[in-house]
Amino acid sequence: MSYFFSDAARPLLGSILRSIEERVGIAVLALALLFVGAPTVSAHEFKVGDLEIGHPWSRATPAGAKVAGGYFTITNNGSAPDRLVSISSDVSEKAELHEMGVKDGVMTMRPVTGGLEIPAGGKVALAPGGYHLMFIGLKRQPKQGEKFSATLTFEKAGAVSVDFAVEGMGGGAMDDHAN
Ligand SMILES: [Cu+2]
Repeated sequence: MSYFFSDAARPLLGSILRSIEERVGIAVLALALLFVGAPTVSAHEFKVGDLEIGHPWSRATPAGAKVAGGYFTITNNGSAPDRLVSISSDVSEKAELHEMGVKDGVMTMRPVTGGLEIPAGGKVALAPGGYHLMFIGLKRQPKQGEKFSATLTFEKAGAVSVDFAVEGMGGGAMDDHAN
C-alpha cells in the first residue's frame, strides 16, 4: 500500500520540484537582471567615428585638492588603430594622460607622451592604478553627483565632448590621487 502511494506521489512530487525549480530559476533571473540593471543606471556612453567612450567618471576630491583623476574605457570598432592625443576641460588649467605603475616596489605616475594607442578592434581602459587622465590645477572642486565636461581629441576620429560623472571619494579600486 505504501509502495503504491509513493509511486503515485512521485509524478506529483516531480511536478512540485519542477515548479520550485522554475520559481528559483525566475528568482535567479530576476536577481541577475537587478545586478545587470544597476550599473547601467549610471553608465553613459559617447561615440566619435569608430570609437566608443564608456562611462567617463571622476572622483570627488577633498577640499583644496588641485588635481582630479579621469577614467573611462575606449573601444575601437574600426579596422585601423587610433590614438588619444589630447584632453582639455574647463574644470582645470590643463589635463594630461598619465600612467601609473609599480617601479622598484614604489607606485609611480608619469605623463604618457605620444598619446595612447587604441588598437583596431581593441579596448583600452583608463582606471585607477593604470592609465588615467589627470586634471591639473582645478578651478573648482568637482562634487559627487555632478558632471563636468571635457574634450578628448583623437588622431583619426577627431574631437568629442564627454561628461565625467563625479563619484564618491571612496569610489574606484585604488586611491591614487587623493593629494
Ligand atoms: Cu596622474
